Amino acid sequence: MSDTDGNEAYGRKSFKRSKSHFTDRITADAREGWPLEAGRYRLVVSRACPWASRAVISRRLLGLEDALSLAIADPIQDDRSWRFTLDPDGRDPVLGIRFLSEAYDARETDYPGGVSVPAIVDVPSGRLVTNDFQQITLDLATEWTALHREGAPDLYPARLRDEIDEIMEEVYEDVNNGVYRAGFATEQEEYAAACERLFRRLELLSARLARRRYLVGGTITEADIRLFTTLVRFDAVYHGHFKCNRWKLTEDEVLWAYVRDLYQTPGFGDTVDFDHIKRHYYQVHTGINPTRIVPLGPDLSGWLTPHGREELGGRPFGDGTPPGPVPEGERVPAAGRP
Ligand SMILES: N[C@@H](CCC(=O)N[C@@H](CS)C(=O)NCC(=O)O)C(=O)O
Repeated sequence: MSDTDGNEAYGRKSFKRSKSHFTDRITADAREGWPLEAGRYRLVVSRACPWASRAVISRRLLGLEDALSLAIADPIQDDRSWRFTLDPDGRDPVLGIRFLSEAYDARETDYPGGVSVPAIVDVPSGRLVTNDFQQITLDLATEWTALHREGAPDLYPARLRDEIDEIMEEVYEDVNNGVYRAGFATEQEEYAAACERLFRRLELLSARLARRRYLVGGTITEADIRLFTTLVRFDAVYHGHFKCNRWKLTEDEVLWAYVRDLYQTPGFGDTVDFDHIKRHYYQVHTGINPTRIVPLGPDLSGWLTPHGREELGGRPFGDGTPPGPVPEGERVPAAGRP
């Protein structure tokens, strides 16, 4: 089992996230050789992973479940990384492989980088198309429109892109990646700097969200998805395991209400598996948690309590509608829900 989250850089003195290696894009005009086609591709994720969870949420909000199938890896990797041990015979039923690395190998032999989720795999050839976590969701929102459900929201509206990009950049540096920088720091100063930056940013975000229901505009956008995936993990893993413990999310009235509001919105909370999240972080990063003991808490019952954010106005889906029920076979098991 890897202590490095499959990313060599995790163990280094100063934590650096490696760049995604396969950056092909599936586009409406097939300009990179990967045409948009319903049923052709498979999205491989771990429900533990915040970067993969962005894609799972986007797929639900946009109603792409039938067009882009979903493979859920075991939250605990072994030394061959992500594996399909949750499936019968330990094989993904569509790709027929036991390890995600097999799709990487089919794409490029002797690929030297880490095997990461999210990954999109071309089903007919079994080859990895992309593991570019920053681009995948933007493409689902803007290139996959012909396959969106009726009433799908515009998650990356053209007129708001500058503002969304700016917020996402700050959130990425200080929050999404900031928790990892704090958690994998091997020197006190490095940890302290990441932690300071994280909580300063959270305070700014809290002030912003005190006045508005969503980060940008009056509806849910990609920016909210990206902040949500870190906030929903905050008290369960980042506060304890990554030592981001100046305060708990439940102690910030605004952020706690904001993340609960999203959690209770169809397409968000119904993708979250707290059991996978906790077991992955506490059992895989043995350098941080050598005993691999998974804590019992925190109590999850608060996630379903009223949040009162409707008073701020805004319409979650704009002129669109909420997504329908979670497809059979994709429901989060009881162990992972409040
Ligand atoms: N691909 C990106 C982000 C995705 C990412 O880091 N995913 C993690 C899980 S949260 C992963 O798959 N790591 C490889 C591993 O754990 O084996 C990167 O390389 O930084």
